[in-house]
Amino acid sequence: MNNFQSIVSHFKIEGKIQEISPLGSGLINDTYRIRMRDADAPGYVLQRINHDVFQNVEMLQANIEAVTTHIRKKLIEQGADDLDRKVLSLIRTETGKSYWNDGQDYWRIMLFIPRAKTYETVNPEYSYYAGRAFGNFQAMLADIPETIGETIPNFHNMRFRLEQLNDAVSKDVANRVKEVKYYLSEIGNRAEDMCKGEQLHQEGLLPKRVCHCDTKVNNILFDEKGQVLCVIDLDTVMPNYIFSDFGDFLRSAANTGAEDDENLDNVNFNMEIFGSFTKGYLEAARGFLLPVEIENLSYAAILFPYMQCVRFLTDFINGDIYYKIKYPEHNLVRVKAQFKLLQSAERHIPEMKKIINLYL
Ligand code: GN1
Ligand code: MG
Repeated sequence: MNNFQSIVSHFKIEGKIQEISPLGSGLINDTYRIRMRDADAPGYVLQRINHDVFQNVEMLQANIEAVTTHIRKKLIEQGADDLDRKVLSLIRTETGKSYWNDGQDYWRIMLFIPRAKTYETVNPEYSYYAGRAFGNFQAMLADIPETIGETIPNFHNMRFRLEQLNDAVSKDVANRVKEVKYYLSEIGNRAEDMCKGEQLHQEGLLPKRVCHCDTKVNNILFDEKGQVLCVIDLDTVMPNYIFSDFGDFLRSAANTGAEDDENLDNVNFNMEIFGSFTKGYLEAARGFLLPVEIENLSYAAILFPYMQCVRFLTDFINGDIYYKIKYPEHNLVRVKAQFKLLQSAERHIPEMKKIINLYL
């Protein structure tokens, strides 16, 4: 707490602090809630930015400032109320910056959004609201004047992720390749098909747009009625194919099990969630989507379990250096669960296509 106190003291926060305690279940940054002595004050969120992952903190924070300022402006134009619950508010330091470096770690503070809920899974109704929210998010950011940088270069570039996997396999630093031969061959069989996005982009057929790029369910704040208040975790907002936001939400929300479920019988791709999310997303986004983007939404739905499987497998082979793990085999358990989800999603592709056409 003392150490936290001194970090927090560099930011312009109001009131006296009561307590600072861990918040959320993110796999990258460390997040804490700051409660105030005045129980009615919303308080703040303190985060230690993972500097290994986000190497350019200056760019990271500039992106988030640009995005939140732009969304706030759009919400005001739309006549929205309750703005502090609908867009993140960054707290500045004494010198006017939106982060603080204590000599080793980078820290930032945001206003805590009160009376908001996060979920690890959602029902079809909430998925519909989430679909609309991500469609609107992309629509609002379509005319952002600032250039949004790639905070993690090639973040959702499938070809690059496969290269990283190949690299990990050839180094085999943790001597784990022998354990994962089956998954490597299943991944290899699909590799060319899964790089379709990069292929289309290279041919000049598929645009990049400013996307959220980490739309897993627990990055959305819902209000008491299930309406989406706000999309959080803006670190990865960057230009990419719209497939990122569509696919990563479904990877988390349409999974009937957990991302790291040890019981693979729990893991299946839920088509009801797919249907309601797609309906909401297309209502908000069909006005600006190109035919090539719409035609490939079913590809997006399988791409993300696949990409996540590749990323978890790479980390497992590298000896668990990227994702937080809770036990030694955790990344391998995640690989298995994502692969099961992929197989289930693949079986539903024809049905997905029908549903997409229904909501056009
Ligand atoms: C990470 O930070 P968090 O936990 O919301 C990761 C995502 C993965 C996700 C898997 C910067 O998200 O890309 O999809 O874990 N974020 C980064 O749960 O790598
Ligand atoms: Mg998160």
